Amino acid sequence: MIDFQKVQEELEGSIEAIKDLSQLQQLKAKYLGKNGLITQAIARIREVPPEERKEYGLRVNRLKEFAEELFKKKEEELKALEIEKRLSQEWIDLSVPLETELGSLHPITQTMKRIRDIFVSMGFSVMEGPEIELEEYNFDMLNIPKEHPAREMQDTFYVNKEGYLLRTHTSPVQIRTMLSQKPPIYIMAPGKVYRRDDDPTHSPMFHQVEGLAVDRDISFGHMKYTIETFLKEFFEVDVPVRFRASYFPFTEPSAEVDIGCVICGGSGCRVCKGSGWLEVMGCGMVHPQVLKNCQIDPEEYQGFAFGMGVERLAMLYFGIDNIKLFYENNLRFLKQF
Ligand code: 2NL
Repeated sequence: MIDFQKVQEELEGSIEAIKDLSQLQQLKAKYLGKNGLITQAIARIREVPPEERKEYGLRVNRLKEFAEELFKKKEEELKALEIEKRLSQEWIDLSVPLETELGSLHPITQTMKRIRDIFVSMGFSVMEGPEIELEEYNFDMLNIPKEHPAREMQDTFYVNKEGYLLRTHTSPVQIRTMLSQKPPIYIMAPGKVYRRDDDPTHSPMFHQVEGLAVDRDISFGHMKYTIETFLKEFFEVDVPVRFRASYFPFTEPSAEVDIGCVICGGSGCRVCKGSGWLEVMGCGMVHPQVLKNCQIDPEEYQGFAFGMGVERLAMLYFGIDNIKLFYENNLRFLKQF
């Protein structure tokens, strides 16, 4: 038969010596496991003579409850100790000064954001589209004829899937918008564009912002006012602005926009090649054929559109003479912005 008193004292003694949870688990198995001392004592209740059975049952159950309570208490104690130990080992010294330097937005990102914010303040929304475009949206829909030189392999990057190319301007974003939305439309399309150009003022990838307004009774005057307001806000001075007649297949009439040279103030320098003027963007009234291509009736709606190179505007605004500086990620250059 089992000596209840002895088992209890033995258990109390062994639990005292336990140092961690895995040792405790082992000890628990010895007493309360499937073949544990107490478990077996309970199973042997049937072998106890009937007159002693009640007393035996009472005591064996009391022992079991005592053991379970003891293990539970010890487990809580060990867990608390473990947490305390971890808290004392894993700590962070919040008084150590941080040696990190703050970064800043890239000058092109800053310039894109400034351009965008000005047009958003005038009520334009921002739209984006894919950089790998359909030739149809990049050229055909914009009234650019099949034999136009801009389509030549030496000017455009074609991808090895028939009918696709790297967009040469963000105009296809506006085509997509006109195809999916009804006028009034007032949007800007900022993003990366690709052309096979590479010299101090041209990069094969550059950033463009285009704008488009389509509504009833839109005139050249609306466009002129919008662009003049934009340029004065962008350059933060009351710059002289002039519109020079030009040609684009997707606008009629078309114009190139010049500002008085921000480098020499109009007296003539190397940057404006002595003319006193700098070309900063192109614009025009959306060609009726382009509206028709997008299921918009040119008798009911008119539009104006414009496009500008972000690098060119950033170079003029910051006074930078080489476009490549924007792509080298030289920290001595970037830290100046
Ligand atoms: C430039 C000239 C321009 C447009 C872009 C445009 C877009 C649609 C319809 C008509 Cl969907 N026009 N865009 C119009 C005139 C000029 O960009 O020198 N960009 C750097």
